Amino acid sequence: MATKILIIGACGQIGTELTMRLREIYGNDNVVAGDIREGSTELMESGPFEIVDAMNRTSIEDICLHYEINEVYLMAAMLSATAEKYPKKAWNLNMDSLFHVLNLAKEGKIDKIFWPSSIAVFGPTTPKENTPQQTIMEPSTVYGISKQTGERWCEYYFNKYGVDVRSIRYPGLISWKTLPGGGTTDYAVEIFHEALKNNHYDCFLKEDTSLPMMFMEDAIKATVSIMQTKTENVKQRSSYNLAGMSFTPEEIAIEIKKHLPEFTITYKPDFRQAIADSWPGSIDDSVAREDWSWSHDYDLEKMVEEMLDNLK
Ligand code: AKB
Repeated sequence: MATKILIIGACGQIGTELTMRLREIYGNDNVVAGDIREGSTELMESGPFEIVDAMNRTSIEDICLHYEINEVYLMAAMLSATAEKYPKKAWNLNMDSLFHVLNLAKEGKIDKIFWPSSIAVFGPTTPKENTPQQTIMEPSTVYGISKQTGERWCEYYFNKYGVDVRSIRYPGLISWKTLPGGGTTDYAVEIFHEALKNNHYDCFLKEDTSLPMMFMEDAIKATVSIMQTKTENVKQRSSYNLAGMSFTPEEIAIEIKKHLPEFTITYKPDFRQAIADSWPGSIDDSVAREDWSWSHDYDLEKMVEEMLDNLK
C-alpha cells in the first residue's frame, strides 16, 4: 500500500521543510500539506494543500478519508514563550490535537503518527548536563507540561491500543527557510537575521545560557528516520532524546563574528530567561543512536556557515 501522508501544521518552521522532504521521498501527490493558513509558494504549488484545524477532529478526519491517509505528522503546537501568555489556549491546542490523531489511529482510520515532543519536558530538578533519556521530569512551563503529558498519552495509547506513535524531543531548531514563532530558542535564528540586517543583536537571554540546539537539516533527517525504522526498533514510545549541538548566546555570537567582524551583541534578558533556565544545557541521546542509528551532521561552526550563506 502506498504511503499517504498528512502534515498538520505544514506551514510552520518544521512543517515547511518536512513537507518538501517527504514530497521528495514519497511523491508530491502522496503528501498533503495541512494548516490553518496558507504557506510558502513552493509548498502550496508542489502538492496538495488543505486548510485543516488541528483542534477540530472532523476537519482532520475528513482530509484523512478523502486522501486515504495512513500517516499523520502532527506539527501544530503553541511553543514555550507564547504558551506562558496563553496557558489555556496552549493546553487546548497541544492536547486536543494530539487526542484527535491518537483516537483516529485507535479506531484504525490511520496507521502511524509522528508527534514532536521537546526538551521542554525537562525542568529545574532534571540533571542539567547530558540529560539522560530516563530521568526526573518536572517541567515548570505550560508548554513543557503539555509536552510531558502528551508523551504519557502516546505511551499509553501504544501500550493499551497498539497505536504506532513515534516521537522525538526536539531541541531548539535553527533554519533559514521559515522563521520560528513563540519559542525560547528562537533567539538562535533571530540573531542571524539581525546580524545581516543591522550588524547587531539585542539578545533576550543572558550570555552564558547554554541550550541544546539542532540545525533543521538534522531534525528532518531524524524525523524521517524514526518514521521509516522498523517498528521493533522504536523501543521508547514516550519520546526520544535527540542532540545536535549546545551553545550559549556568547558562543554563537563569537562564531558569527568570524564571518561578520562588525557584528555586536548586547543582552537584555526578559521572561524567557526563566524558561531557558529551567531546561537542560545538553542532552544525552545515546538511546536514539542505539535504537535507530541516529547521528547528527551539523555542529555550531557548520551551522553558522550554512545559515549565513543562505540568508545573505
Ligand atoms: C521552544 O523554544 O519553545 C521550542 C522548543 C525547545 O521546543 N523551540
